[in-house]
Amino acid sequence: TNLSLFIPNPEAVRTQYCPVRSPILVGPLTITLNKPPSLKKIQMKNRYVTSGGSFSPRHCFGRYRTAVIIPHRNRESHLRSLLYYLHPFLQRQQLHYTIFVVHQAGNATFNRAKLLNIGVTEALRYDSWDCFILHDVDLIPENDYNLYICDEHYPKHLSSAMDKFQYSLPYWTYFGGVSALTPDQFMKINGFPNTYWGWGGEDDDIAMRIRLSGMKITRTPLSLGRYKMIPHDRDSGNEENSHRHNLLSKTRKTWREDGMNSIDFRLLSREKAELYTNLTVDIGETP
Ligand code: UDH
Ligand code: NGS
Repeated sequence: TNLSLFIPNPEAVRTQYCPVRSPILVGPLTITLNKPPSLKKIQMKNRYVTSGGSFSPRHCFGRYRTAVIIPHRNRESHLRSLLYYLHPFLQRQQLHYTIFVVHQAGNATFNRAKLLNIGVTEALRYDSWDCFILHDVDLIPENDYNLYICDEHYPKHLSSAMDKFQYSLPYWTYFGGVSALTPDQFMKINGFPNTYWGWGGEDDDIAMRIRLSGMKITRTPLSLGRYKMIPHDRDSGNEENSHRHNLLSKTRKTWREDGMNSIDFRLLSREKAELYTNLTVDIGETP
């Protein structure tokens, strides 16, 4: 065929599924974390992202439907850095996706796992999803071969090589940072615990739920699961949870009652921002 006669379709009509492997991935990425870009700049660079932070590939039907869920409070500059890198990353992966930010209202102690449960609950009210990506706001992926899609059998840990752990796992069962579960896998473990207020342990509880429900953890290989963490100090309102070891010693008994089947919260607002869907929630406080 004579390529000089090729006229690209200006209407971006979709007639086929996107390929199983995206042809536009680039591999290792250079992440520079100096000044977080403005939301305006991020919007201008991502003109095909639609209101609420959604995207569908323009020239093919996206094969994978991914909801990215970010627990958040008082980390606006981290959020901007993440969105700046994550939107192009997800578009190169040719995913049909939406980014949800679950914002904890008020000053009570932070509860990461409960916010993630709420993100899943609300994301399912919008649309159907093949995969939930549970994503800390301060972790930037460094390789776009680290696909934001789920494993069909097991929950997947994506942040297997974080810079702060010298690009390896801190311990064998570590499940913190960024993970990927299908709706079925998520419901099979009754979601995440709602009872971990403050820093630490909730990710170990999730790892234990996975094992207790008869599954295993799969991981992105260390060569691809590389992340840069945006340096930060401990947040106020997220102090070390002194009950975490005690809670973890009871997970075996509690996981069936504490999770998606016991979640209790008040949705204060649901707002489609340009680059993400913002869910602001009142999740109560430590009993
Ligand atoms: N998060 C917020 N706001 C908070 C607390 C946590 O948005 O006030 C979210 C955010 O998505 C974050 C995630 O919860 O990425 C996990 O919390 P974290 O980043 O505090 O946990 P991490 O283990 O850091 O990364 C703990 C503090 C380490 C201090 C080290 C000082 N050098
Ligand atoms: C473990 C915590 C995890 C935490 C991990 C890494 O000790 O929640 O350290 O922490 N588990 C318990 O406290 C029971 S980090 O180095 O990122 O601060 O994710």
